[in-house]
Amino acid sequence: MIDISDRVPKSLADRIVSAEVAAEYFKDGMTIGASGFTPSGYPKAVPLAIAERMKKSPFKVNIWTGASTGPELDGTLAEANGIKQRLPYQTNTPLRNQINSGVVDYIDMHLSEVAQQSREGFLGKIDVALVEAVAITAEGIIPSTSVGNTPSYVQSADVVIVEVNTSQPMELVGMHDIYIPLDPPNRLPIPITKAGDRIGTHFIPCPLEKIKYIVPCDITDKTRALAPLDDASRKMGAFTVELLKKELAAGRMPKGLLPLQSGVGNVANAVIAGFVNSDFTDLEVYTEVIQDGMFDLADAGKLKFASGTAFSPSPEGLQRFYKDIDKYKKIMMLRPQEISNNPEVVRRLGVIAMNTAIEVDIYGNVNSTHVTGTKMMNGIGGSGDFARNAYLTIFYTTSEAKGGKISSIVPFCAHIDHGAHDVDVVITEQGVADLRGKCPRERALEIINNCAHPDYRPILLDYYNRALAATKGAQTPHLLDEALSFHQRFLATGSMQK
Ligand code: 0RQ
Repeated sequence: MIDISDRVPKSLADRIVSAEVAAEYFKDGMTIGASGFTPSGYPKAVPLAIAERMKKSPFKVNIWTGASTGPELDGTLAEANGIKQRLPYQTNTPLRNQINSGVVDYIDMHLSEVAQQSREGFLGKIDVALVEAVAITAEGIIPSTSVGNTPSYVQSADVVIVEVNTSQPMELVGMHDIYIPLDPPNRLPIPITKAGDRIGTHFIPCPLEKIKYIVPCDITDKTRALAPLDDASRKMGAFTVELLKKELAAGRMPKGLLPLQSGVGNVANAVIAGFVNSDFTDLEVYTEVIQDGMFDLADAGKLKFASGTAFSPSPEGLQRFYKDIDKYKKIMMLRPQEISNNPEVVRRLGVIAMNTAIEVDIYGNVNSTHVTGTKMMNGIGGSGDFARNAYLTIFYTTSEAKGGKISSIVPFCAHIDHGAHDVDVVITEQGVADLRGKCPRERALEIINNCAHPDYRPILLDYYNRALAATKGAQTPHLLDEALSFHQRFLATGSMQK
């Protein structure tokens, strides 16, 4: 067995068991509150062993996490047909297929709200907290590459099973800041006024008697590779830098800007890469995921501090982080997602929120989740936590999808996650639509003319002009029967253009 004796108090030595023994504890219908946020810091050995049991004798569990996780948890359990309910976010293909065929009950939630709802019992009861740790101390659990909802799941569960993962370096100790707010009516102001403020403990408090089993593990985080920067992403990054330079010139931002938040994925990473090559210095990041671009900013000497809830770099980025943890530790910190995404803090700091959309409509409503209105892609994730509360909210999308068969600028989103009231700026590779201070009729022309692909501009303008005439210049001109015809046309013929 993997030696974890230097990572666990001697008094707990008799609770160290194999993943197979720990997996025996799980029964049909149980709710597991698991660690993990993106493919970082999630339990691995025990879910693999649970899936083996499910294959021999089928049963299902409910899985609550921080956000998406890696293949050993979401993928393996979905393939073993073992997930009944899943919340609050996922990105796994087998699981997505089961969600969209009605096999899994998926509850897609604002990530900042999950911890409180789980503590208050709105979601039901957690039977077991299953968490990955770097180590266990007399005071509690030291998380690894993510914090997510783990502190609240550990607090709410009667039984805690810990995977101590030796692939996670001990140098991670001290990078976490664990603060669990009191619930209303006893909530106090969260005392963060700068991204780097430390307000909690470096461990998750956990009475040791709650820990039933400790499982040694050395399976690594399966972080996702990044695609090389493409032309469209580079353009969106450059547009962002230009926009923020104008904000600076207008006196609406300090020299080091306001704290940045960026979503995950290639566009988000390209946007951050745009900052690496810009003149901006002393940048602060108050976000959920710390990814490769932020290590680039740190290495370029442009990063003052980055606060998140997970490290989510590419496989190469993870190695780069592990190699120089002591350097990054001085300017990076992980918090519970209830704090990293907290509306109170996001509004106080004046965050610049930069997230990616599936589609945007001509009035500025955003669909982040549902392809053609019915099929779940990933989930709203943290985008709503930031978009509603930020100082400046930007949404990105390429102007077309599926090789030009779909316009990402549509008359009416087939599903709306972020209402136009929450969207300040839309950026595509075509340009920037600044919606601030504009009424819906002005927004429509700004978005069609600046952001739509030239192939789709004429039909969008035609729709808008006919809607304007038919409604006699109404506040938000629409031909409601026709509004979703773009999506119907695609579903019927395979292209929005036909
Ligand atoms: O589908 O994989 O089948 O080809 O959507 O699109 O272009 O690869 O972009 O990886 O950046 O994801 C909105 C999904 C974008 C993501 C979304 C199809 C496209 C492809 C992915 P295929 P791309 P990205 C922080 C904040 C919500 C959560 C969030 C997301 C697939 O950014 O999940 O913001 N956001 N969290 O073909 C039909 C369109 C389409 C379309 C793209 N207009 N119509 N399909 N696609 N546009 C993260 C966390 O909270 C953890």
